[in-house]
Amino acid sequence: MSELTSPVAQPIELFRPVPRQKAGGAAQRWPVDAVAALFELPFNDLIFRAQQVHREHFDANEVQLSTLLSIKTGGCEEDCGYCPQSVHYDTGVEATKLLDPATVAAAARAAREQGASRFCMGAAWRAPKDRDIEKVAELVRVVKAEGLEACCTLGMLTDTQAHALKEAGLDYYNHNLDTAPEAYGRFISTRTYDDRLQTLQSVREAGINVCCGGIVGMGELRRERAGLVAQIANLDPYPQSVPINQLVQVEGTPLHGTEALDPFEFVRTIAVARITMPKARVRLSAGRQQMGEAVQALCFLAGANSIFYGDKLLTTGNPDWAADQRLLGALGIAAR
Ligand code: SAM
Ligand code: DTB
Ligand code: SF4
Repeated sequence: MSELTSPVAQPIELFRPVPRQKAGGAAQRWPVDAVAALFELPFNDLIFRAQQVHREHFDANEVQLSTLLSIKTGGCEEDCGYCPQSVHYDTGVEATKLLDPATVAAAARAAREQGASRFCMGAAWRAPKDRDIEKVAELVRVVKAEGLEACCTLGMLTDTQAHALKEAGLDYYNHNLDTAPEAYGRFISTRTYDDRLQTLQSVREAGINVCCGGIVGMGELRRERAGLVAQIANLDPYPQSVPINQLVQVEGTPLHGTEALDPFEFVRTIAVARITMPKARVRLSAGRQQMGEAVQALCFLAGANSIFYGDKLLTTGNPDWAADQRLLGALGIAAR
């Protein structure tokens, strides 16, 4: 067993980010080996470290609430193997047109009344057209007028489109790397990892806060989970918001039937995200309905401090408002 994976308590310096030269000469904060070493820690040591980091930067008894709305569902030309909205798979999801501003305003108001602070609009696009951006810009204005932070996830963006959304008042843009670079080709063939990095750069340069995370439970190796977290943590700067999704298995998608992930491994992923990205909002995202309240509580202990709030994600279920209010109440966690 190497020194880094020994169960004996290690000096905390071993797990601090190590400055290292990337090909381009810039410092890489978290080499994959250092992230993988965190995953290897005894569970209690890992959670303890994550709590320490969490408490240095956040109120440990506060969670941010984001409500999701699918503003344009299904019919997507990409082949993401986890996604029920792809045209490549027969999942029973019906394609819809873009929602109108009045419908979005009503949903945003309801979310605010239930206590959400952010409203996230998702569209099943590979990349929006410029005329789609004009319409979404109006939806962003509508959400902002309701007094909520606005977030969008619309697929790949050009620089000009990112600027137009910023101009409309968009606070966050969600675009996930989803998995490690070496695993990516097993799940998606219609868009590259570099395409995703390019969109993240356009969003950052437009001055929009970046929301970038991934999915675990797709049959990936622990080393690949470490590779995903390292990629996100090494973005410069790392994202303000990091959604960690557990795969929601949907019949008809290629990943349906994948062996379920050990829940402790999911909690470890949250803890490693917290340690490597101390100031980010780490969001316990898709998969909460399947994981039960005890595992969710462990995720909060591991440093998750944001959730999707409302009974639907995009096409699949999520705990309802009442269930989450009860859970947060039982844990003494305040909403933000
Ligand atoms: N179409 C846009 C895109 O992919 O960039 C935006 C919407 S897409 C549904 C947003 C994210 O949802 C994906 O990147 C993926 O992380 C997540 N997602 C999709 N299907 C999922 C599933 N079955 N389980 C967990 N997360 C999923
Ligand atoms: C993210 O990281 N997770 C959300 C949001 N960003 C857009 C989406 C989860 C989708 C789960 C499957 C569905 O409901 O279709
Ligand atoms: Fe399309 Fe996004 Fe689903 Fe991929 S994840 S198929 S891009 S909606």
